[in-house]
Amino acid sequence: MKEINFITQNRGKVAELRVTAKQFDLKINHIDASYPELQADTLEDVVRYGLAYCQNKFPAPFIIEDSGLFVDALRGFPGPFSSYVYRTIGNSGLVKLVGDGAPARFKSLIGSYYNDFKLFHGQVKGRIVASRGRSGFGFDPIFERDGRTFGEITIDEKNAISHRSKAAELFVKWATTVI
Ligand code: ITT
Repeated sequence: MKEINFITQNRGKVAELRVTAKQFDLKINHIDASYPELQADTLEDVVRYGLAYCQNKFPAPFIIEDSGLFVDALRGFPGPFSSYVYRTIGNSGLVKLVGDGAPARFKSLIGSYYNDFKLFHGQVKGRIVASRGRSGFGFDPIFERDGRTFGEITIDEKNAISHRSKAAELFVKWATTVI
C-alpha cells in the first residue's frame, strides 16, 4: 500500500483525511509535530512557508494542511488567523462577533512535498450559528450547512461535503498516480 506522512498536531484533520485516503488505498502516517505558522494574509503563504520549513526535516512524501473559517461580512476574517481566534475568543466569541446566521465558508489547503511542492484547494459554504452538537473539532458546532451543524453530523457525513474532503480527494487522486 502507498504511504504518505501527514505533519499536523490536529488529530481531527488526520481522521478526516484517512476516510478519503482509505477509499483510494493510500495510508496516512500521522507525524504529530509542529512547524512555524506564518501569520500571513493567505492560506497559500502559510502552506508554502510550512512546506519549505518541513522539506529537510521530515521524510517525503509528506503533506501539511492549513485551513480556516472565512466570514463573508468580515471580508474573510478570521481566515488564516482562525487558529488564533479559536484559541482566544472561541466559538461563542465568534458567534457574538459576527451574529447568528452570518454567511461563511471553510477553506482547506493541502500542501504536498514529493520531488516538488503541490497545492490542493477545497471549500464549503455555510453560515455561523449558535453552537449545536459535539462531533468534529474546532468551529464545527457553529458552522451550519443544510440545517445541521458540522457538530451534529458524523465524520462520514462531514466528509461527503467538507472543504477538507474536497482538497483531500484532489490530493489523493494525484498521489495515487505519482507516488
Ligand atoms: P496544524 O497542526 O495542522 O496546524 P491546527 O489545529 O493548528 O493544526 P490550523 O493551523 O489549520 O490547524 O488552524 C485552523 C483553525 O481552524 C483551527 O482552530 C481549527 O480548529 C479550525 N478548523 C479548521 N478546519 C476545521 C474544520 O474542518 N472544522 C472545524 N474547525 C476547523
